[in-house]
Amino acid sequence: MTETTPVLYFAPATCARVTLTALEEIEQPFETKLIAFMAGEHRSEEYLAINPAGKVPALQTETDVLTQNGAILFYLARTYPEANLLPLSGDPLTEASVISALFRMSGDLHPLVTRFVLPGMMLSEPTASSQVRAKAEEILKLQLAPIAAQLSKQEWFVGDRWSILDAYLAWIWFRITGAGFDPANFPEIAAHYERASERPSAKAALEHEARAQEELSARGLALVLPKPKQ
Ligand SMILES: N[C@@H](CCC(=O)N[C@@H](CS)C(=O)NCC(=O)O)C(=O)O
Repeated sequence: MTETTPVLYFAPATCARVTLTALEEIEQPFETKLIAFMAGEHRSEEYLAINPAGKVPALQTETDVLTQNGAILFYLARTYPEANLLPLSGDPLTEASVISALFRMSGDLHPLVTRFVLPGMMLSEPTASSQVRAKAEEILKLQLAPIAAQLSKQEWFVGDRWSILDAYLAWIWFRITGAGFDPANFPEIAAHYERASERPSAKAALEHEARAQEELSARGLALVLPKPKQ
């Protein structure tokens, strides 16, 4: 690897999976650095110097560190247009709608995922965690309904062609169904998850995560990864 090889800071099963999938899709060399949450590495001085928010993903590029999935995905899509990660046409309105979709994933859906999967994270007293989870579930259902309707008419999030937004949606589905969200009301999204998981880049990202899990196990820090409900 050269000095300019991008480095992805990531952890298995997190939203960094979306960036990992994008890097696999691009088929250019990259390195990864595993951030062990169980060891508090995301709060270490060293990592906070990379991402002061203490979150993954972060991508060290040739010149800078980029944080926020949406921004990293946009950067990768622009830098490697041949990978067709996002339908970027150059037209401001069309591109803004792609950014809107990225915000929808990271700003609308992801916080609901966190509240549904880890409701206790939002509270100092765990007593209300079931209420936080129930409310998150209710809003998730509202937010997923139009996506399910869209997927009843088209194969992918944006029409007839896969984009990295499909990997984003698949990660969201993986997280919530792995934490007990009932898939029965959303067969279109469940079927989309199956399609998205067949993508070679998605499989490669999971293999990458499996290696990271082995590394964590060897350090006694393995997480039990959720399995999506069928
Ligand atoms: N808005 C950020 C959210 C990133 C984020 O919340 N990542 C989670 C993993 S899925 C994380 O690192 N959480 C650690 C923490 O918040 O302490 C993005 O889209 O990249």
